[in-house]
Amino acid sequence: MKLEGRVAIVTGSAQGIGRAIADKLAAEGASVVLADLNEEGAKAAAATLPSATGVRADVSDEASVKAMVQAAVDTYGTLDILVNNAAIVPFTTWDEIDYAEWRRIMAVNLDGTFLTNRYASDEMRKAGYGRIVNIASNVIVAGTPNLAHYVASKGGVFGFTRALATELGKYGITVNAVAPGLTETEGTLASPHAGAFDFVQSLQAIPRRGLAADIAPTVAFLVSEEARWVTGSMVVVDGGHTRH
Ligand code: NAD
Ligand code: 4PL
Repeated sequence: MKLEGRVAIVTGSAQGIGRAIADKLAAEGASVVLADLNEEGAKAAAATLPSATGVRADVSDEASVKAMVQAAVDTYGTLDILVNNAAIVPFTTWDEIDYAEWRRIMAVNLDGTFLTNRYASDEMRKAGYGRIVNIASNVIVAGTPNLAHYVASKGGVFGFTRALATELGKYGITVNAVAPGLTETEGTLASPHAGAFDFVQSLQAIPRRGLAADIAPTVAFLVSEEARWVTGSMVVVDGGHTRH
């Protein structure tokens, strides 16, 4: 178990990729705060894990993010790991993207990345140790259609990850990004993205659908002590779709 005794926050972990990451970090011995807009879902997921707690958090709200970090410290005494996974995954044609729709995505995916990284890393600096993984997407390599605002937000996540790695290396904190490809989750299965699985699979090196559990092990490595010399990087986890 490579995360014994570590304390982690995983945002957007009531379902999908975030939930699979929370499960994996717990299996590696971490205590996990599952933070989600869906409080019931976060609490239900936490109840299945040996050392976990579910909290309501809105990553686009500054006070809510501060309270989320404080909840981890109050419950488990410290904070070692942040997995910034919560995001909105839209399907919006270019002609439908007005400024309000652009801001809706940026508020959660990019502002939420700033807020969670800001307050979690301020806490990690006190102990001089930290691991941050931001969930990007392979759409920033592929330029996938019907997602222009989302693609921009995830490109921002990648650039910010590199810059924050520079700022925080001296404090013992690494900052990396994981970029999944199209993955079966409650979110994608309930959206028009569900219709893209066969086409995306035809582009992958490995011909099957991506699952949330395929993403989590790469995240678990990057948040482990053993990944100490990896920072400012992005690992694409997409069955070879983009071969980045
Ligand atoms: P999902 O829609 O299935 O689940 C997202 C979770 O985040 C939900 O539980 C939702 O309640 C929560 N959430 C949404 N807004 C929030 C907010 N403001 N504050 C707190 N929680 C919030 O999503 P998913 O498919 O599991 O995707 C998870 C991550 O992986 C996202 O960052 C997404 O961009 C990324 N990603 C997904 C895919 C894919 O194909 N599923 C591919 C590449 C990247
Ligand atoms: C390849 O991150 O990576 C659709 C929707 N297709 O959100 C994504 C691909 C989507 C993706 C994504």
